[in-house]
Amino acid sequence: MQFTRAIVRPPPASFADGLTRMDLGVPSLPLALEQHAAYCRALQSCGLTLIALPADPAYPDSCFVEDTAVLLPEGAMLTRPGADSRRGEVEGIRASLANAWPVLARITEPGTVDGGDICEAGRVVFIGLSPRTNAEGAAQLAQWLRGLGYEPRLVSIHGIDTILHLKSGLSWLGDGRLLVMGALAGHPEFADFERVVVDDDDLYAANAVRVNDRVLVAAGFPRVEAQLRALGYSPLALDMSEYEKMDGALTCLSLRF
Ligand code: CIR
Repeated sequence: MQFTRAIVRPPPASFADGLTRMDLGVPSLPLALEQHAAYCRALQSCGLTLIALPADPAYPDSCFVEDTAVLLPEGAMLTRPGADSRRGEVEGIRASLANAWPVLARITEPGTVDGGDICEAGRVVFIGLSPRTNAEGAAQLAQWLRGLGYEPRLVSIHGIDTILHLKSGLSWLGDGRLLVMGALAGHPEFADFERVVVDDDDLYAANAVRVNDRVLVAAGFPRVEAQLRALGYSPLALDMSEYEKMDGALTCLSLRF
């Protein structure tokens, strides 16, 4: 929950060629860059120092840095993204992690893991089984997490086709609380957490980022902001329209540590 740094990478000129299941139109690069700059300023206003990597046009989805690694105070693991077109993004992140974590674990073939499927919630880490994170990748990650003293819990999102990754429908708010979509709220693995359930119409806002004293939320969801305020949080709303078109949300634009 307490972070001091974040890795970010702006969208490249090839951004519109990235993967998406959405039908929301072609993203505007200038607007995406503006929204990215606002996102970076928001992280800085929460006290984070940014490690800003240059845009990488070889990888249209490379601004979604979260999918390339799992970072914990005790260790870091490079992932092996589920989409072929994204595998090469991992090498580009390795060097920026090596300073903080001289030893980097990594998911190996045939395992696949996207960071967007991994939700740390204190000593529990939820691992989403999804079209991007397979059982072998989840097993490798779970073993590594157990070695670090964490409790991995598997949550399948197969069959919930409104979300790409587990964290598209789940966020850790701290304080024993999860922000969660209706379809996942009754999952037995969440039973010992307090659940703040977002309305189905507010699904996109189920992906939020607790950063120190603030919670970053997607702009345009006043009901979710009100739910958060009622619990004593201080939401900071950010316009994410161009990233939503590419199936991305707030958490995926940074690796926080
Ligand atoms: C993809 O489909 O891989 C990208 N267009 C979006 C990735 C979003 N990442 C995330 O939610 N962690």
